[in-house]
Amino acid sequence: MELKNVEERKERVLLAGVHTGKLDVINDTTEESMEELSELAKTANAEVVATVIQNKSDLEPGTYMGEGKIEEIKDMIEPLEIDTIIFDDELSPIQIRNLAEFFGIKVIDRTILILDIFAMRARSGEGKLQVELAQQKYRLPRLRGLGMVLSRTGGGIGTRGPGETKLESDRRHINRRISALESEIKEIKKHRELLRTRRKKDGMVTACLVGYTNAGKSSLMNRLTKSDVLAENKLFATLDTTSRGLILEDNRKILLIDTVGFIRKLPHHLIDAFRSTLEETIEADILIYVIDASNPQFENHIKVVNDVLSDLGAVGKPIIAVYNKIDVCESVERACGDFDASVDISAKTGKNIDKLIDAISDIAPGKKKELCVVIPYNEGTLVNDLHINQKILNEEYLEEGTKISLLADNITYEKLKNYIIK
Ligand SMILES: Nc1nc2c(ncn2[C@@H]2O[C@H](COP(=O)(O)OP(=O)(O)OP(=O)(O)O)[C@@H](O)[C@H]2O)c(=O)[nH]1
Ligand SMILES: [Mg+2]
Repeated sequence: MELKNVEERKERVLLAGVHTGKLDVINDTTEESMEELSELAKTANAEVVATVIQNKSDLEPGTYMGEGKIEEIKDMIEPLEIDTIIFDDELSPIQIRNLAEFFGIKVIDRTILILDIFAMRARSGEGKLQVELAQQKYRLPRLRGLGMVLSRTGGGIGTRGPGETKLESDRRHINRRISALESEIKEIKKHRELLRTRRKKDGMVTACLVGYTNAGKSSLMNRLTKSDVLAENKLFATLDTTSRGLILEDNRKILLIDTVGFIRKLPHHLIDAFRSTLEETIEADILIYVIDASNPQFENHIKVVNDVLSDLGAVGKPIIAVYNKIDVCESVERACGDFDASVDISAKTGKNIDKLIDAISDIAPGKKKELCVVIPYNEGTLVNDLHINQKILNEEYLEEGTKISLLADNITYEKLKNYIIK
């Protein structure tokens, strides 16, 4: 019975960060970044019992926070029954070791927390490999500090491996594992490239849903394609890329790709490890940039997403900005800014989804033109082909042939040139 109670008790965590006032708003620790850290901790099943922010222009190289502040935190550990301290930045190997020694309890940072959540969420083989690669690369230089951390913990935050994988604690093993993971990921990447080349050859247009985590990308994917991809009020609900077809009014088929959301201070090992998944984004013909307009921080989220996109090299593509969740906030006329189009929608209620589809239709390559043709009866296969691949608006049988009004792509337009009457 007692054992059960131990299992049910959530890990009690204290969150700590330093506001330098010098870093830019998306890299500094602020109340908002701490709130987000708290959401991350809850997502990893922890209970947040206290939050400490220190105002200090320079980070301490050895201990991250100042001496007085870490003393203050140490005094909170016993009365508040804190199990773990989570810092809002990626700690250096030295910092994590010193702090773990000083506090005598588990010390982790934002990066481990994010990697841990990714490890919980990874479903596909590729996702699991990528998360493990990022975890191993993070751990390698920190083994001494983490040794303390890991020996003290059971199955709590910071120790989760993707799936059944046990995270190694021996340097040589880790190095070997990293090489093995890298070559496995490389193989999968080849396969992915092959699929992409085939898609390109088939003239398939791809649109990638990008945005901050929890913005509503998967909900929008479901709304647009009437599918049931997992969408949840959780950070990083989606890890694995999924794609669904969307048929536009003129019969054009667009492949919509839903992928992992971004967050501020996204660990660089994670971006590196996920590069092959995220290549879908780099290769997409257009980006559908989903923004949670109900979040007061949405402008900062846009900055973060822009940073990650440019880091990935996904620049210079047509972008449609989608301000989502307008059912719970005011719909505002927004200047397009850096975007080629901008639409306010609600993925939940379906409001303005038609406008979004129009915007996709206008911006995606291969928009079909409306024309009217009369095709002689001896060209039966041509008429057949039009029925299969183009969008027929009207059809009549005249003495000289079939009169058809249709939406046609460029190639078909060229084929029909001689028969056009309007
Ligand atoms: N009120 C409201 N809630 C929405 C809307 N669209 C999505 N949500 C909610 O927002 C939460 C996140 O939605 P998801 O579709 O999972 O978000 P996501 O961008 O795919 O998130 P990640 O996969 O974590 O990156 C869910 O609880 C949705 O129900 C909307 O238009 N209005
Ligand atoms: Mg999602």
